Amino acid sequence: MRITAKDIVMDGAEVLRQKAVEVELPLNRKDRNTLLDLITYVRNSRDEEYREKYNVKASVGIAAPQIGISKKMLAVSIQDEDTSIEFALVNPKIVSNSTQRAYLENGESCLSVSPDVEGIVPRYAKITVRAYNLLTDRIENIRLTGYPAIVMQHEIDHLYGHLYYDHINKNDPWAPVPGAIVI
Ligand code: K1U
Ligand code: NI
Repeated sequence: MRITAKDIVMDGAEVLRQKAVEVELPLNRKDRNTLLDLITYVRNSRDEEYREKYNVKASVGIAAPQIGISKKMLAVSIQDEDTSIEFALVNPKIVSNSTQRAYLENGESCLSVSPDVEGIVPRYAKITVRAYNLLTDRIENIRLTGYPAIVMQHEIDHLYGHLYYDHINKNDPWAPVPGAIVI
């Protein structure tokens, strides 16, 4: 299935607030195809012509609940000057994290939230995620810092029914977070 704008579930839908269920390994054909659809969406969404043709938004990640499937699967693909990483993960779990916090200077956005909610989204600066990665066909311990760590936490949040704006200080959305790394 080609994921397009009509498939993206928007804030207010119950599935975005549910805890997703663990996925049985080895992957069955349906789950494997869902995960391949997710990574294909993120890869293709980098291409401007593709975005116009299929009415999709640019993204660096997506999680299964965002297409209405409450299962622990997500895709991340970041290709820029500093970073080239891709993951198509099943049952990802943060197994360790720094006490150091970090956040994106300009806040975050989400395919499932419109308009954007503005403010600082504090996250862990470093994480280790354990998951099955379909792209390598292995269970991996993935160490991430900086922007990829932020994106991964945003996607894992989707698997637990959390949205980025849940982390924003309601009284003062842009209040600096003492000691945090600004990315
Ligand atoms: O999960 C999602 O809704 C996708 C979301 C992920 C994300 C955004 C910001 C911070 C952390 C995680 C997006 O990809 S929104 C689009 C976006 O951030 C972007 C798009 C193109 C180039 C660079 C970034
Ligand atoms: Ni999101």
